[in-house]
Amino acid sequence: MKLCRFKKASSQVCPGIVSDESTIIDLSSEVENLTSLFEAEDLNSRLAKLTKTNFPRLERATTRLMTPVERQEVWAVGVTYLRSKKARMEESDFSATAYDKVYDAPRPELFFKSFPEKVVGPGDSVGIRSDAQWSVPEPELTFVINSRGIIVGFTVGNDMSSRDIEGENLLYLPQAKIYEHSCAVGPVIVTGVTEAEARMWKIQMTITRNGQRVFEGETSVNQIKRTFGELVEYLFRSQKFSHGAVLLTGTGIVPPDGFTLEEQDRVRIDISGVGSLENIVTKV
Ligand code: DO4
Ligand code: MG
Repeated sequence: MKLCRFKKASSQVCPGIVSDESTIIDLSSEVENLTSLFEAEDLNSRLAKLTKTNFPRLERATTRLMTPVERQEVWAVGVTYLRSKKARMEESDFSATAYDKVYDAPRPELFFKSFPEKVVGPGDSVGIRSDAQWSVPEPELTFVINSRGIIVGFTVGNDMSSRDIEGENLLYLPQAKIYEHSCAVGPVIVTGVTEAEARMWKIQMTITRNGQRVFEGETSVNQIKRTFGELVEYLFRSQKFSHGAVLLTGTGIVPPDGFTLEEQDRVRIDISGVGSLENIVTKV
């Protein structure tokens, strides 16, 4: 099932189910928000009941899809794909050993990415820092996790990053990763999927400049080195998330070293089984 958060013509923001290409079921008369739904003991049967109830159905064209992140902190894991490890080791002599070690270490690299109110959704702009020379999008399968540490769904995330700042010194990682419009998530959350099923998905990214495709790349979710349970277990170690959490799971697609994003570039990320997230680049 595909869940979403959408804005009506009246500007009211509502939780919903994407029932087909052109229809959204408005759950707002029954469900306060997606976050409370994710706390249900048996989410799948709750959702099955909701789809059978006669809630208003809206033409998708009359609504605007928003990021589904409501109150969750957003975190990210790094260096979960071999491709990411190699790219980081090449970008920095200074930090190469750290990336090499973390790829094989029992403890993954986890970092804070965004407060929920700073996350951008589909059609919003994603940012490149005005003091960075080398900026890239990172297309990442993204977990939606409830307060009990259960993955309740999957969505699409973009961990926008400044590679020159990250490569200069590992201690600059928060500046390379956290700035205005550096995190896009959405639009839909797919529920009822097992890890084995999600591992069969492909992730694709296309970057278009002035109508021309300037980068295209693909990877498979199955290239993620660690199990999903392991990633969530480390995130929830010695830490509580009363509204749940959102976790970006690392990138396996890295544009070539000469490539940097420019203003007005269009970044489209597709995850088969989830959907696509598209944003336009702006300088911040
Ligand atoms: O420390 C580097 C961050 C790595 C990352 O964000 C990724 O692999 O996706
Ligand atoms: Mg990343």
